[in-house]
Amino acid sequence: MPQITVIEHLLYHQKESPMATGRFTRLLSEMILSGKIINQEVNKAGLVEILGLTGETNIQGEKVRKLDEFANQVLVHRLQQAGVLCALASEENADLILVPEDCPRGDYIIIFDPLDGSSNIDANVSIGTIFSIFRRISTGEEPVTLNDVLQKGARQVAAGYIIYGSSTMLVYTTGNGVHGFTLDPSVGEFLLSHPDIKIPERGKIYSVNEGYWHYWDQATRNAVDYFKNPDNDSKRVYRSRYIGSLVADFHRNLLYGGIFLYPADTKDPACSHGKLRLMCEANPLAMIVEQAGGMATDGINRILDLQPKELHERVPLVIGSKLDVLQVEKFMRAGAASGA
Ligand code: FDP
Repeated sequence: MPQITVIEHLLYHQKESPMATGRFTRLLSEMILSGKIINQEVNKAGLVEILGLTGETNIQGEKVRKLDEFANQVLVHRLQQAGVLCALASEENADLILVPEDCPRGDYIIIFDPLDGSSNIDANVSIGTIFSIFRRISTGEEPVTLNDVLQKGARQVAAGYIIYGSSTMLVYTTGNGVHGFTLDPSVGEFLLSHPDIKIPERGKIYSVNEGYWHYWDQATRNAVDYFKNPDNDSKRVYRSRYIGSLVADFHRNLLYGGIFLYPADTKDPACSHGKLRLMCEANPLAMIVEQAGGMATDGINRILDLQPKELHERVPLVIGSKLDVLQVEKFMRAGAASGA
């Protein structure tokens, strides 16, 4: 395969992709450079004083890890200077970050989770950076407000993630398929390794934290039970795989086929509407999975059609191979109809 970098790939497909403007290319370049910087730090984390907690708690009520904070600072600093954004939102910051007036600005808005799966960092498990890109709704003359950011996922112009795993990969879409690039450390470039990724229509893997079984409603238990029951109507034997790091679980299922669920539960009030964040986790992964031929719902409704009401809103997430997601939907609809 010829060695094609992300930016070359974007430029080759310029005709199909309205996103291949100089301004979008600039934004993606900053994202790529930030990813390389974070990757360096993740790789040497055991050698330098960057493992462990900072002692702070973030807006989600979670303990902040030093690598989380590092990744967030790199992204905020680099992206602010890209000259093409008017606002940024991070999982780690309570409020919207407006690009300062003395910096060049543009019409794009980026929302990101700087280091997802961070509770796994100290144990060397794969983690990732997830991002979602919109255009602002208001015109350049008006001040940017939260309304510019609280857009349905269907309006995303691009989405992607960088996974720091056995190799480091960037996977992204601008609405023309999903493409994966692997970082070649010898040249320091992400090279095209997985063109036009398609998720199998039905998978053989289900990923969910079954430790929460007793905190789920009956419909969720019935849905998960389906994947455990060899007599289910697909007659497939599903394997259970749960890393507990969303990007890693999602990435595996995207390539092999499968379903990931993080349903609502009663274990703690914060998860009564699910744990994962609509804007920085569910939306970008939903755009990617749909572009790859899969589906993403909150159990019943399409994730990309949900109207966010606040920046850090949580949502139940059912995402992966189309027929498996539809299967879960049947149980959830039956549960909703019976009030279970
Ligand atoms: P983490 O708390 O480690 O940041 O987004 C949060 C997340 O990880 C996801 O990456 C992961 O899928 C999920 O939480 C794991 O939650 P549980 O430990 O509750 O299963």
